[in-house]
Amino acid sequence: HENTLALPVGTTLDRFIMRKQEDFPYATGELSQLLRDLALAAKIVNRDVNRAGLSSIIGSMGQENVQGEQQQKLDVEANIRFIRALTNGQEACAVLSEEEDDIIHTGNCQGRYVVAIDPLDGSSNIDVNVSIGTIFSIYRRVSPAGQQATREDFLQGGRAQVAAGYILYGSSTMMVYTTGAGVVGFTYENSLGEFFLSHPSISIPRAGQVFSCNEGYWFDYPAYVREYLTQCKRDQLSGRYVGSLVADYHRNLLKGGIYLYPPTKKTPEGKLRLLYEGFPLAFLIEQAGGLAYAGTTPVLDIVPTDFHQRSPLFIGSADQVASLLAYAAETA
Ligand code: AHM
Ligand code: MG
Repeated sequence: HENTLALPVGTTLDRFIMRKQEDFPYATGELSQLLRDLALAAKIVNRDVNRAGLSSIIGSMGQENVQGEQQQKLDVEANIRFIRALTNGQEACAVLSEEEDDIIHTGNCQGRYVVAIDPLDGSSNIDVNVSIGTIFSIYRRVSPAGQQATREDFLQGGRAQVAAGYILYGSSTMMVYTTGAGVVGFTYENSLGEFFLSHPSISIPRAGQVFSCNEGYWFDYPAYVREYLTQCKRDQLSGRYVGSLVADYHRNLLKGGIYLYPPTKKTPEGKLRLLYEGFPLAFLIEQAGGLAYAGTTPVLDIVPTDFHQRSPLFIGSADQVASLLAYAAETA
């Protein structure tokens, strides 16, 4: 069996997944197929995202898409694309989406996996041509195959994830994921319609020069967060905040940095969602050598109780997150 570490930059995603399959804990090929299904939907969403500026013009003329459906808002469209790909792929028995309150049963009762997904995150950035992303989290179901998926399948907790990742629709489109053995990144080549291995082994620098948060909420942040951020400023770190979680996260993952969505007075649990934002990005960051905390608890240790529950998020370079935690401990 080919050593995947030796697979060269430029290997296609399909080939990489195929070769890597034998390293998976359950080497039946089902998880591989699931990742390919997600990549297929990502290509379609990438195309839709690239046309976004035009489709608002064309859409206003009441045009229909290839399926004969009226043009939808892009985040609704992305939701449809991913659910359709996962349904047709037949490996996922159910999907939990940011776009829908309840579990979506795909009808594939034999499918061994469930997927929690934020199909298109950063909605405020869609209309203004700024990077947006998709975030996904995969579990092996705990309910018996052959039956409908249950709540418990989605509430196993972050440490039970078998794979997680994101797609960034940026100046290039990238897919970055982990199956629990490091983090790999693929860059999309539009004209060929393929993802190519571009980042064979991603690890986050122990510390970076960036902090990312919405400083508009400064006066609502806990004192320890303000003290930590004040220290960042004394140290002349750069503030970088796109307002698209995937974009901010991706930059910090490659360059080093910390992303903060703290609890505020108005939103004591912050804004971000645990099951399809916090958990997958925390799994990835730990695989890349970084840390993810929700206040003073590791994100992956939170016991989830609700599909759409929120959680604060401090995530990024290990030294920077540790330094924030030290400020939290002082004020505790
Ligand atoms: P959305 O669900 O409206 O897309 O919001 C999610 C986004 C994240 O991508 C981003 O990190 C965060 O919301 C920004 O929130 P804020 O505008 O409060 O700083
Ligand atoms: Mg979101």
